[in-house]
Amino acid sequence: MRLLTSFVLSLGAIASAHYTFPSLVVNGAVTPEWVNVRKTNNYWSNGPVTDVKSADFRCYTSETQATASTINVSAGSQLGIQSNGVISHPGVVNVYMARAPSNVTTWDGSGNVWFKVYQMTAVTDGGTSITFPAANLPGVSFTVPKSLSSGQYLVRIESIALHGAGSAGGAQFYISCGQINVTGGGSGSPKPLVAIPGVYTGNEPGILINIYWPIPTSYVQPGPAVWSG
Ligand SMILES: *[C@@H]1O[C@H](CO)[C@@H](O)[C@H](O)[C@H]1NC(C)=O
Ligand SMILES: *[C@@H]1O[C@H](CO)[C@@H](O)[C@H](O)[C@H]1NC(C)=O
Ligand SMILES: *[C@@H]1O[C@H](CO)[C@@H](O)[C@H](O)[C@H]1NC(C)=O
Ligand SMILES: [Cu+2]
Repeated sequence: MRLLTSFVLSLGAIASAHYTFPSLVVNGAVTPEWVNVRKTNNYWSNGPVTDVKSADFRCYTSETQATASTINVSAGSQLGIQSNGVISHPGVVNVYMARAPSNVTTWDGSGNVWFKVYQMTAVTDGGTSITFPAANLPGVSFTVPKSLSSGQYLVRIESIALHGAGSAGGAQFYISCGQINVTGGGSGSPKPLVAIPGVYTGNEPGILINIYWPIPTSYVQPGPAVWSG
């Protein structure tokens, strides 16, 4: 009985530990939920995407078909992406951006168009411990590259929860896409460019990994290098 109770309790803890990323932080102000971020399928369940090859791996909007309002962000300024709670699972974060050919509101983000602008990886020390600096943060913040060209972009956060990542398909991806209009930018050429989905197979050492035992001696962040302008 006690075993069953603690099993049910821990299931509850796992479910309530899910999260979404419904807000941006622009000029220090948190935007209202799902205004500048496309409302994701999981806005009510907080559940993750686990299929890295699915269409939902891009912006997770197959059911909502959501678009958003585009918010101005100065190149070189800090842009935050905030969850509806905290990043409650152990794991890592990537942020990708993609430039829309014209109006981002009506753009789906397809093609080899995504570049990585930020990552928060795991910290290892050769096998004694592995820690996850992103865990328990409300969100992340990064500098929009000063040399990024002005224009409209999708900004996609991917928080990769690794507590169940020891078996194939066990990593959980918490994803959302914001819409920003970069102003005062430069003439940089972001690279490398990747397609999402397409960027991962799911077998990467940073996605298919048992973080508990044996303790990993190192950690390889999934995806391309960060472009910072
Ligand atoms: C973005 O900035 C442009 C130029 O300053 C301005 O015309 C536009 O109203 C701004 N958009 C929003 C949503 O504030
Ligand atoms: C972009 O498209 C949306 C939806 O059609 C529209 O409401 C918005 O005014 C357009 N914005 C610009 C800058 O053309
Ligand atoms: C984007 O910013 C430019 C100024 O750099 C402005 O002219 C344009 O109207 C803005 N577009 C949107 C969608 O806010
Ligand atoms: Cu969860």
